[in-house]
Amino acid sequence: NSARIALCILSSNVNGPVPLITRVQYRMAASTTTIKPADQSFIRRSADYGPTIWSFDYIQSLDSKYNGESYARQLEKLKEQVRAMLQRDDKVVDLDPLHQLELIDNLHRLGVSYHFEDEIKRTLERICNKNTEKSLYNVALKFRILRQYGYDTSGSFKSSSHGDDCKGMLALYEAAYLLVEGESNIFRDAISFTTAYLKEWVAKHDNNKHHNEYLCTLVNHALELPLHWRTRRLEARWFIDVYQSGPNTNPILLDLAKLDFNIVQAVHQEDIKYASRWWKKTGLGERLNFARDRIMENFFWTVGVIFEPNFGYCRRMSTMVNALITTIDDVYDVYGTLDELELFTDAVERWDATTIEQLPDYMKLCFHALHNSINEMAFDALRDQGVGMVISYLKKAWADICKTYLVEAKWYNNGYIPTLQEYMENAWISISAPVILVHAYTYTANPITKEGLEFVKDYPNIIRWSSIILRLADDLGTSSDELKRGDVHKSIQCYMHEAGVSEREAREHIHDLIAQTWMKMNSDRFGNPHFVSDVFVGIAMNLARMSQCMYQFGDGHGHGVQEITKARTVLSNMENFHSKLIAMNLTRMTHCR
Ligand code: LA6
Ligand code: MN
Ligand code: MN
Ligand code: MN
Ligand code: MN
Repeated sequence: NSARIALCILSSNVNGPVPLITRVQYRMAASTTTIKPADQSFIRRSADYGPTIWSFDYIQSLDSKYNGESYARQLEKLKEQVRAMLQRDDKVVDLDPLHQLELIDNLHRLGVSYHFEDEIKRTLERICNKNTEKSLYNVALKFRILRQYGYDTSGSFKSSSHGDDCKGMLALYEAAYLLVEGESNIFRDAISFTTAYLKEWVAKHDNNKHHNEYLCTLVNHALELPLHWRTRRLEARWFIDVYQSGPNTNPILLDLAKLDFNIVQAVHQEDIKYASRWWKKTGLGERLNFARDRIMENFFWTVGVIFEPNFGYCRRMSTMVNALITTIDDVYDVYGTLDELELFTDAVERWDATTIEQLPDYMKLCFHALHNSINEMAFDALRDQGVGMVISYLKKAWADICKTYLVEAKWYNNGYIPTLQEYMENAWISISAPVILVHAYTYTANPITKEGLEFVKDYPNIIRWSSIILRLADDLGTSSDELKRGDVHKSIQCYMHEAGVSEREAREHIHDLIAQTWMKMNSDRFGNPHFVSDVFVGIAMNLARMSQCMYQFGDGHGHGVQEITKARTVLSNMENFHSKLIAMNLTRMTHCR
């Protein structure tokens, strides 16, 4: 906490005030020509987004020794030992399945289960029908793990007379988040019952910390956000520390988790370095003074969405897509005039660089950055997989989002307040998850197929639920600022207007909608056509998780302070990671931006 406060203090002047209204000067860059608009007196808006705190030189200086061969060899040895642990239990016929479930859960939380997918599946296959001891803890843990891995299991949770069973109640709380649509009554009961119990429990046991510290830590963390909604990489980094200080640490698991985290981080560092070079080359961050210059934040999303080391291409390309979205969103929300926005939307629909001559220079820059970057990604697919039709799907997704941006710009211009439903029909696309996910399909599918492209093109449920959660979470985090700045009414305000409720009630309603949408996602993550991979479904779910992380304390994407800590958690080396160093580095960065 003190680290957080230190960060707040240190960065308080980073996002210092910028005048809300700036006279239009079309200032593209201090040294280049000033382009004059026809009407000199026209007023354009600006947002009070501060400059980036992540300098190009700092990002390029990220470096790690964990790239080396010797670490890869060490990792293989540790993986062998864990494999043996998973399989050893195979031979002991009557071993309590609980032990294996806890092992699998720890591997998952420590961020290393992706190395053992086959072994885990085999283990679960064996124990799914075995009778377990009927304690609440056992039943709930088994239910959660089986559902996590796609088993259609049911459990009966009785919310009565559990005495002093905090561990069981915590397990039940976490398990409830795996329930699906149609089980929402059980969900409501289980959550309200366990939440009340757990809150009371920590209040009672916080004084007596030395006895219950481990459990208190887990409970507080779970109450903040359940495991199923959490971003895997951050959870891993957090849990490594907790596990290390916990009661039953297995040193092999701990060593593996630490080493793997550091090796994966070295891969992530190369990804952000690549993306930041691209971003610099576009010139968007330097030349568009009204737009967010947020390459690190854009990258951080992709780590939440897919962290595994072999998906570097997906992270790099997705970072570029995110940066383009963020920039173009600011064009529509903040800077562009309605006439310009119509022309820009039209140019994107045609996907034709020769039609943009009438556009102002700032828009030409945006359009060409978009056009070049996306065309190149489509070219990669052609070169690597011989698939030539990708571009028409990508450009369709961009046309879709721009059209929804335009609708919002018109609503704002006319002072129109839609109903929540009318707003959402547009806003689940304008939040950009569909565009992100269609692109992600092409970065991860092998082979990319016509039927796969057709499937994602129409934004199936798995994309829709992810988008709705992202939109609602974004509105919870950003709409207060947006309203002040002048922007279309967002879900909270639409609902307040429509239902005549207070902001607090509207926010509660939105939180409720998020939970309901998660249950739909839990239903629709399974049973998709065979050409939709688990990787893709995972990306869609992780995007929803990442939004809940990014907007947990406000607008983490636009001007996060806590999120700086979060991004650093992922990018700073394990043994270097302590608050003092973070604070020092941050000071350094604020001075050399
Ligand atoms: C959020 O900004 C934003 F820019 C996004 C594009 C959200 C998700 C971004 C990723 C994954 P804002 P708006 C890069 O709150 O205008 O301005 O739709 O989005 O509410
Ligand atoms: Mn800028
Ligand atoms: Mn916006
Ligand atoms: Mn917008
Ligand atoms: Mn927003």
